[in-house]
Amino acid sequence: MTRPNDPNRRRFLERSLLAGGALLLSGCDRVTRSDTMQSLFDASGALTQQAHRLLASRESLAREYPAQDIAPEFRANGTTDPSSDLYRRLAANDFNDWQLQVEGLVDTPERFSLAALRDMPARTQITRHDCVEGWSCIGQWTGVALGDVLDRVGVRDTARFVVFHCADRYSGGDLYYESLDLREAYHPQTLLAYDLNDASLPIANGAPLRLRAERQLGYKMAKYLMRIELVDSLDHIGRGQGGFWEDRGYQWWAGI
Ligand SMILES: Nc1nc2c(c(=O)[nH]1)N[C@H]1C(S)=C(S)[C@@H](COP(=O)(O)O)O[C@H]1N2
Ligand SMILES: [Mo]
Repeated sequence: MTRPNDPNRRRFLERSLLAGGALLLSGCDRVTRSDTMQSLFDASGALTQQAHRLLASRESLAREYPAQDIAPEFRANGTTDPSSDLYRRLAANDFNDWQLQVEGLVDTPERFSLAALRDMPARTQITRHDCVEGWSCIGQWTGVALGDVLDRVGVRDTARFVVFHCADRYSGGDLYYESLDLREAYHPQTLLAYDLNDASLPIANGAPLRLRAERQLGYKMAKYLMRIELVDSLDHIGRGQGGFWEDRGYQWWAGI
């Protein structure tokens, strides 16, 4: 039997990590549809996730940067201006009428206004955002720990995933959504962010609230959050793969 700290096994896992990483280097816009590639994605996803969890401790933190590294302008990608009537109405009134709905497998479903979220303990972190398209950008995010919001509503024992429902439709016309497991959701750097670089989140970057999951690739970080749903399975959400891009061939586990 090989143990996790066996050097041979560790080298194997490191190689697997690199292989998983290389597969990720296809662009956000280049969607792979072949079955072979799909199963490779699935297999490398599971392996990468296992490898990460053996090599990195449960609580390992994403690197944080000094203020001088903050990019003058944080690049925007994907949807940059949601077009739905509802979103436009909310934006026109500075998101004063916006509420985050938290529901599903929770004890007390609740709606949070932006003011209510700003009243909760805040965390600020300067991190690097990595998009699979091959660009990175360093920015400073301020928000409330997702774990604190989850504790407020009480997560039921049967819940396994947190699903983030967004306001925008992207190519294909589906609503953007994403999901995390509870371990990633309770990571101390997983935030519901309302400020970027000390100012309210711009619309291009996900106003009024977006997810930051700093150990994951950019596509996991859902913008324009409307609703958070606790579920025991991802099968019945979207097309069943756990996210808008996952439904189009990307890995659900996007750890970096
Ligand atoms: N709702 C929503 N969230 C989204 C996207 C999107 O199109 N819609 N694009 C994703 C991708 S691929 C990236 S790289 C980041 C981009 O975030 P930014 O616009 O702040 O750079 O948001 C992610 N979250
Ligand atoms: Mo991305």
